[in-house]
Amino acid sequence: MKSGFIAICGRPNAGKSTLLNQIVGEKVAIVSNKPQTTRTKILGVYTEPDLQVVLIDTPGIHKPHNKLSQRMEKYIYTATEDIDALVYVVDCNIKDAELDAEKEALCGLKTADIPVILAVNKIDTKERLELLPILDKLKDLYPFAAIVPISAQKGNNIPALFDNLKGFLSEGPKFFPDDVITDQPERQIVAEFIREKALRLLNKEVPHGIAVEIERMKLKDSGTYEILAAIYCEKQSHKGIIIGKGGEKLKQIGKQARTDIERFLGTKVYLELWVRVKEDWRNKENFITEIGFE
Ligand SMILES: Nc1nc2c(ncn2[C@@H]2O[C@H](COP(=O)(O)OP(=O)(O)OP(=O)(O)O)[C@@H](O)[C@H]2O)c(=O)[nH]1
Ligand SMILES: [Mg+2]
Repeated sequence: MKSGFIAICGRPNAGKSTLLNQIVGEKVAIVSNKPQTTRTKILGVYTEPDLQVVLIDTPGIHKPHNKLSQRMEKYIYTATEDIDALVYVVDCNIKDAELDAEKEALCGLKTADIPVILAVNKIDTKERLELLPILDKLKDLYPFAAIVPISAQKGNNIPALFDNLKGFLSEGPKFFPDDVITDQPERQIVAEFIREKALRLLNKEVPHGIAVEIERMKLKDSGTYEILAAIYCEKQSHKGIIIGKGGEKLKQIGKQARTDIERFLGTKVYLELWVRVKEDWRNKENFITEIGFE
């Protein structure tokens, strides 16, 4: 029996959560094209009869600009303690001007004693020949244990990456029962599915200031889950944008979220969404703790 803990790190939008979902085979972490989608560390568990890998998805590495980002940064650094290896994900569409930021992010991870595997992601967006000079530049950033070009979204080369990771596991027990795929409670996953739809359907600064709290979640005798959730935003003007003309935007968020939640819970769902304003909540420690960031 072999097992181990492997953290997935990298700058925002690199595709870390997409990679986690691809390896676990289920959506356990939400994904969007907005940077800083992931706000905590999320465990994804992959189990075979004689092997278990616990992957830890983390928020994208960025300079903290409010109390929420400071907490996000803490999740990154606690995720990289006591791990067997680290997968560093980089988007192959990286520009030369971003190489220094990438190097700084890597150095900040303090991985001196941990093998770091570079996953060069989104190769489905490039021709093979275009990729070679990029790989050449990236290899100089850090003494990587391996470099594996992948497409987390399409699944290209994921078996090669996974085979590589297996080499860093050691003899040890399973840390989770065979049927567990994540450490997140049901309520949190439901809240995250709603936040994902809000991130995808909203633009500019509105999505970054959103938090979702499940206020009630109850399984009725009829077999339907009744869920009441609050979408918090930072400004009164944002509330109007989230609700949209005639309530259309909020309806769309609810409809898309409900589809995901029903699939995940395996039951019918009645979902009611409210929009609430909490001025500057990303700088309010108590509120941040209250909505689930420990
Ligand atoms: N074309 C392509 N797009 C990808 C791939 N992997 C991820 N993406 C897209 O890149 C965007 C960011 O993906 P995420 O998985 O949310 O990235 P992340 O690194 O977790 O981002 P943060 O949580 O914000 O740090 C999404 O729009 C994904 O659909 C890939 O292999 N190919
Ligand atoms: Mg993410």
